[in-house]
Amino acid sequence: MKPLNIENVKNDIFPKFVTKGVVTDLCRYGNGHINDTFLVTTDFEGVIRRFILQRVNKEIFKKPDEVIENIVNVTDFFRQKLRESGGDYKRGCITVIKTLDGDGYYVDAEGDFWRMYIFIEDSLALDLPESKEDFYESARAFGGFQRMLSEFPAETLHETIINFHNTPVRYQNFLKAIEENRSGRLQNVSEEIKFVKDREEFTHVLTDALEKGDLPLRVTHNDTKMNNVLLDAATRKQLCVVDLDTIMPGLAAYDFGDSIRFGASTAAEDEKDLDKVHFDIELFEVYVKGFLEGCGGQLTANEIEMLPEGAKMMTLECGMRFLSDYLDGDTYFRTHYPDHNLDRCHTQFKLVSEMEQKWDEMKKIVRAYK
Ligand code: ADP
Ligand code: GN1
Ligand code: MG
Repeated sequence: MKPLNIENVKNDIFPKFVTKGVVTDLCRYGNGHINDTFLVTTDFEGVIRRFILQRVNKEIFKKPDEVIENIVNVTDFFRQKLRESGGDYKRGCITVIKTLDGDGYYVDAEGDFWRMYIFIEDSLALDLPESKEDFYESARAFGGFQRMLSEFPAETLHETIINFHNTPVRYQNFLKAIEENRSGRLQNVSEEIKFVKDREEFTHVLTDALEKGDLPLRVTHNDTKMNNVLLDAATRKQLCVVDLDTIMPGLAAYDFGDSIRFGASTAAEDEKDLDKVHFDIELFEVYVKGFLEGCGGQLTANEIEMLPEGAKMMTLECGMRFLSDYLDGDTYFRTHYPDHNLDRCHTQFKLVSEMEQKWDEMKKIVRAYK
């Protein structure tokens, strides 16, 4: 993607969206790895309003118009559900701001897609939970998100990234990255490659269960890391699920598992000191409780039984994706220094190893909730 100039974003992009007021500040925002996110502050006759303006990564989302169509449809449905249940439909759901032409996105001269949301004020997006309660709230948010969308017509959703959590396909892509070795870094990572190859058989467990009909397909978020849920800054209660780019039919285990790999760790996703990185089984239990409450009794006994597989699968898959990107030359995830993807891969593999050690305990915990 082309580098961006803040002045151009301010003068050429922001004015294409329907707003009143003068821009008083525009800066990069958040820690997402994929899109370019800006926080825009405006002043209209003394009233300050803020917006999230994003350039969608078109290398990754090949049909950004379909991404935005999904988001508009899902948020309209979700907002209606919030209204019906007496929820906070203004802050509990993201709101897309239309362009002057009445569209949900703007295409610039480079062919890049832009979209804008109302900034949800007085909220927090955390890179790690600061307490058990924070993590519990995020669990309730993602579980509730899945429950509220259970009646959404899944067949109307576009598949924005094909095979997004199909781990066997991810494994094939990983083998391709090894073969191509586009970055020339292959000799640095023989141990990491062995770590993945030793677990090839495991990569099939969830897709096999889906194929056999043991697990149902649901409407899932698919990117449930802690910084994709906003907590109310004052009460620290769950407020709003964001980053809706990958809403697609998927497994409950994906949403559960991706949260665990990110939030049930004692350190950041890119921590260099692996002695600080541990899988926290207490946080795992807190998340099980919150997620199942959020899902409101919808999960089948098989789905609950396979939540630990979801946690290990999403962690292994993500580590494998970071490793593949390292071998490809850092073309997918935003990186801030040369070995960033490798550091991220190491934390994920450390967590997988600890999950394997604590496997029986994980199973015991979920069985208590069946
Ligand atoms: P990416 O796909 O790059 O992760 P996100 O959609 O997650 O992009 O946005 C990046 C960050 O911006 C989020 O982690 C969150 O902190 C913040 N954010 C996104 N949308 C909103 C919103 N409507 N209100 C407040 N903060 C938001
Ligand atoms: C990306 O967009 P963001 O930063 O919330 C990625 C997820 C990974 C995550 C790893 C569309 O999420 O799949 O799990 O990084 N999103 C996409 O932190 O690939
Ligand atoms: Mg995000």
